[in-house]
Amino acid sequence: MSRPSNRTPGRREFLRRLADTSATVGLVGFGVIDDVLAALDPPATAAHFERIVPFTGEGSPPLGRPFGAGLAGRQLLDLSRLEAHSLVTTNESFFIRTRYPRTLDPKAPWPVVLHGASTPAQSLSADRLAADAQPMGVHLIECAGNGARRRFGLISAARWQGVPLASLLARMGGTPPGALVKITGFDEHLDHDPGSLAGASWIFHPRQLLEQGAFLATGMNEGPLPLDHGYPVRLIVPGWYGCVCVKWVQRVELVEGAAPPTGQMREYAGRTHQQGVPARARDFRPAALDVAALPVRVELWSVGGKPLYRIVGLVWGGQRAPRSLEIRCHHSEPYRPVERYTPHRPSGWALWNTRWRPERPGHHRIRLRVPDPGLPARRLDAGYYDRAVIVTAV
Ligand SMILES: Nc1nc2c(c(=O)[nH]1)N[C@H]1C(S)=C(S)[C@@H](COP(=O)(O)O)O[C@H]1N2
Ligand SMILES: [Mo]
Repeated sequence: MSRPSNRTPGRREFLRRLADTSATVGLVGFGVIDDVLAALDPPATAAHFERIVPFTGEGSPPLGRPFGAGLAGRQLLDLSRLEAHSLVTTNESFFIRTRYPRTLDPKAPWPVVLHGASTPAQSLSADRLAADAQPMGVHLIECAGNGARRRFGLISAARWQGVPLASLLARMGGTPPGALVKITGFDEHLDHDPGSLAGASWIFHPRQLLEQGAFLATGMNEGPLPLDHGYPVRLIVPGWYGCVCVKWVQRVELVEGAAPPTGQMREYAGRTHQQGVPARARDFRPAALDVAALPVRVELWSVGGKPLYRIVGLVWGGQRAPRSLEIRCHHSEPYRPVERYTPHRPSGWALWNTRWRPERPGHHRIRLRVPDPGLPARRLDAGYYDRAVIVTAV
């Protein structure tokens, strides 16, 4: 297909500049320039990509490579590089919160103990689980401690393979009324973290596991789980925070309704929106993700000699996708609809983008809003996902 020649220099220039700034931004698709031009009123004949405007006031941790060890080991996803075709995060890029415990031997057999109410404890090998694994779809994980200090990089989405908890609970003889399900993973580390506690287990109402479609994952993006992501078996609870997604799972057991919360539940009570720390595990609210959205990159373009900004961002979480998304770039401005918004699939995410012509230079704090009544967005509304840029060209 031939394209109008007046657009080609813009595209070539865009790619050249991207190559220069490849540490900050990855390849943005060829469609972008046409996208920007087409969206202009009146239509412009040439657009030049100038630069990425960096977010200000955030931490500067390394992105896209592991750092730290054991319980303190992390890897952050570089959100600025996200595009429609990279919304399924590769195993190499998926964020890490706690690295593979050095005391484990990946070659050793890995039994998972299933302890039901009436049936004796059974042991199911990780190999057996992997042989029974089915495609479970794309689900994202967000760490409840994701934030500006980490450049919001503690979030990723993969296509998982695994065995539904529903079939494991059936195998355990079902769940008597009032019983809860405790899922425990290995969590002893030679390398400690001053900011967190060892011990990974969470207690669920069986109905929550069924409603969310929770599963024990043995595969990630068609390969085995990488060591750092829980090899050979981890829990995924679609739609809930990452702190419940226990890695290196060793036990699934029924516990009595009066059971106290685990150490992990206590540690994450605040970050999963509990009221204080409930005395009983059953009184914990679901650790569900509210709907959330944030900008991942602000691009500065020159169109007909005038600056034009394009804000690209993510939306995820919530019981359902919002009908629309609104943005404001300064607290004194009204919210206006995001121009290109497509709803995300439950427990997945989607990219949106919108043009922006700032009225004045200076500090601009960007916040999104979900106008749907009845769709809670607590972190979003509290300003947790705000990101700021300093505008020079207007
Ligand atoms: N055994 C174990 N499982 C764990 C953790 C841990 O420290 N130990 N961290 C949890 C937290 S807080 C998060 S956000 C997710 C992160 O999963 P990932 O490292 O595969 O991205 O794992 C969860 N499962
Ligand atoms: Mo987390």
